[in-house]
Amino acid sequence: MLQVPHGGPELPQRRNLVTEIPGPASRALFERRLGVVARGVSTTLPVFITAAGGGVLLDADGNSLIDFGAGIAVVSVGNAAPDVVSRVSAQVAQFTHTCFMVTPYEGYVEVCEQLARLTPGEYEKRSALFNSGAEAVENAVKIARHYTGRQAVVAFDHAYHGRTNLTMALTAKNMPYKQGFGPFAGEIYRVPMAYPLRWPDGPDACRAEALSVVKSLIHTQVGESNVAAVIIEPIQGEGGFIVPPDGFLRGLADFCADHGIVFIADEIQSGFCRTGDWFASSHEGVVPDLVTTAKGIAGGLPLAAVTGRAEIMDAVHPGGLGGTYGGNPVACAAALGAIETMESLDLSARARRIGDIMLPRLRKLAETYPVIADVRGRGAMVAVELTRPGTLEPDPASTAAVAGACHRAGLVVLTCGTFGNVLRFLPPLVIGEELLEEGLDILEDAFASL
Ligand code: PLZ
Repeated sequence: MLQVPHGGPELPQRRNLVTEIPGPASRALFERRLGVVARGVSTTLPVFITAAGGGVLLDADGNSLIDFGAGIAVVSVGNAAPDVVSRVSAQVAQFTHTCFMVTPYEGYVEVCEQLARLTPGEYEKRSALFNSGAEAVENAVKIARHYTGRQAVVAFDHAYHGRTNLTMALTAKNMPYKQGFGPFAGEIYRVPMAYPLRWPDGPDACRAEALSVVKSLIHTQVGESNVAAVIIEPIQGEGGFIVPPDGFLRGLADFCADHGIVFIADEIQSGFCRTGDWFASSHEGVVPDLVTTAKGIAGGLPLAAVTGRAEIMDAVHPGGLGGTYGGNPVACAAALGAIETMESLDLSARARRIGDIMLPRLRKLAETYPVIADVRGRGAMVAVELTRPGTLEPDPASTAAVAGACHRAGLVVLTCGTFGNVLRFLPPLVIGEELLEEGLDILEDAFASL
């Protein structure tokens, strides 16, 4: 075993490269991996991590990298966050699993109490806990169908909701998520997303038209009375950090309410302080009927939830929802530690501050490099979209080149977007401002090297 420093916020908060990226130890591990790990499970940056905390990842070669990915928006409270570590350690020594459906425990109830308190809406709520985001989405659809007695589900262009069979059907993008994995679940209908940059006549037309286009498609092609649920990410994640114009989500929620359709906000990526509020829906005061959460909820342990109106959630018969591990006691302990951290450090305010630092710098970058067609996002969920200058033609090659240059310089950035032409930035919310600025310097150099 390698002797490595402990992770958590004590890990020195600086970038430090001692080998090329990836270094020899990581390359050797990658070789081992090739012989045993299925190649379908891909890798963004093949450095093997030995410790992490704050805004830093330490690799097997002793390199310290700056983290602008947070494990895809998961470790918002930082890796090995002290409140998470202490609660998890205590729980794991006490008991690790009983199955909540067999003999329950308090942690599960406590997480549901926190979800009732923190999610949008003042109404009476219930939650059910699961293991992954996809599983939460599957269950939200099951619940909405059961409650309404209807089958159709409306999802959006550029949506991402997971990789299980039902959620593949909800996810828009074929490669890599769906290619060769059909047949997909039925009764899923897709409507255009209010995507300001790519709306046919531009952002103003998007603001003016998107909602009525969606409503009209639902009316003519599905029929409101057949629709169990409309599901949307308040800010789309994998699809490209697409922020709909103000009014779109609210109008959609009102339309659902008018027609007895369950409005599901998939806050798996945007939730838990990421966008500068507990949930991105709250930006416009939108109150969903059901909210799906995962990722940031538990500081890195696998936990997910469906939370919503009691009458909808409780429509399902006893035994209709569950799973062996859903709401595992260790994951629940982690969630309670993560929520405690979000409150004690006011991580929503931190997310807003991160956005206030990043967005102006990215906008300045866009003035210098016309390959940047759009700068968007909210709080600590921000992105730039790259196109051939002066056009809307996606430029995934430049996107990959910039990401690669960042990686080689020790900055972990992720890409996304239906066309693979979006660089997204999702730092842990506890990242120090010096590291944040240094990461942006590296990004600037990466654009300069294009
Ligand atoms: N809904 C909005 O962002 C997961 C996917 C990574 P799971 N996003 C990261 C990948 O390539 O698999 C996500 C999401 C939204 C649902 C999910 C699914 O969450 O925990 O990955 O199942």
